[in-house]
Amino acid sequence: MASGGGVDFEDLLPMMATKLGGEGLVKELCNGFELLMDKEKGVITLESLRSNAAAVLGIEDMKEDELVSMMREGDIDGDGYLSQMEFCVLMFRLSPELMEESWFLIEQALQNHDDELVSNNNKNKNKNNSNSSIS
Ligand SMILES: [Ca+2]
Repeated sequence: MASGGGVDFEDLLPMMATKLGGEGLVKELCNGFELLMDKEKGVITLESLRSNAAAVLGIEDMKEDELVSMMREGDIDGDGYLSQMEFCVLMFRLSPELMEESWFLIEQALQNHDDELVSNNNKNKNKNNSNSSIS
């Protein structure tokens, strides 16, 4: 077994993060997802990964067991496919260096979406609190 080979995009991601920033990187990863996914199912399957990995990730000789373990590692809900979110999470887990350097950028990008939801909820709560009971 050869060691130290690794998968090439481990080195690629930190560079991309620096260049693109958090939101740009998320966008880029999602582009990758669309290229790798099974167009009919809308998820990455082992087969769609196998047939597209070389073209999309630039990995010519990815071994079958590497593909399988990539699927298994990324498949959080265990349905046998990688959803877009699972794929993004996997990309970050494959690159610990990126996690440290850029995770906060991603969190920020995701946070912006959460904030919108939270502020909507608060508006509703305030309405209820303004009821006063005078008899
Ligand atoms: Ca899954």
